Amino acid sequence: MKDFQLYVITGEEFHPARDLSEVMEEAICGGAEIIQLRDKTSSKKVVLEKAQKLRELTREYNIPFIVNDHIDVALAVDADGIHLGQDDLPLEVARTIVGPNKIIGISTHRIEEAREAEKGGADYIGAGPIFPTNSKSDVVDPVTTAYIKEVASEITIPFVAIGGIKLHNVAEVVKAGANRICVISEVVGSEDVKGTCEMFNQSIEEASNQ
Ligand code: 3NM
Repeated sequence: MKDFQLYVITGEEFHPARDLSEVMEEAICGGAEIIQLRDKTSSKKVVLEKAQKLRELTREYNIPFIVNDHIDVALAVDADGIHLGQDDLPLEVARTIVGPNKIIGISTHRIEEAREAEKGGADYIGAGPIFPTNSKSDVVDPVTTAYIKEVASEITIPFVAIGGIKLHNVAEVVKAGANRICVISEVVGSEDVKGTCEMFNQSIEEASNQ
């Protein structure tokens, strides 16, 4: 998969008055290089409609589109990949369903899970939550930047740091060893989505050059 620096996940509860595609287009224009549809509450039909719109948008901008949880929806819209949590279908089952060419990302919260995902053929892993977050309900305690250091020193597939990452703490995350940052609320809940993505990219670049 093509490398990336800023990964933005949808979080419609953070922009109740704004259209999903409009918000995500602003994120892309600000420098988000990969987009994930994450919707834990809507009906399958509604998730499919959203996925169709985001597939169209990401094709227009030629960036990867990932669907969280819903493998059937991902296949139906020809998404580039899927993202799975520890309680979703096991990686090997998901790989059998989507085939060798789709991206599979796995959320990990412990080094054992990261090792297992790498061994099982995941294309990337999420490492988090680094800080406390309000965007995920069943979340484990923050793993802190200590987990980034652990993953960075041992895991060879790409990893994204996620969970509570804001403009004020992103430098700390990058300095701990993360080259790829994944964000929901700080980006999609912003009044200036594009500007926030630009600032994230600038901070990531500055911190990695220090
Ligand atoms: N997964 P925000 S934390 C979707 O640790 C998600 O696996 C996490 O949202 C994990 O940027 C998280 O608003 C929420 O904190 C990220």
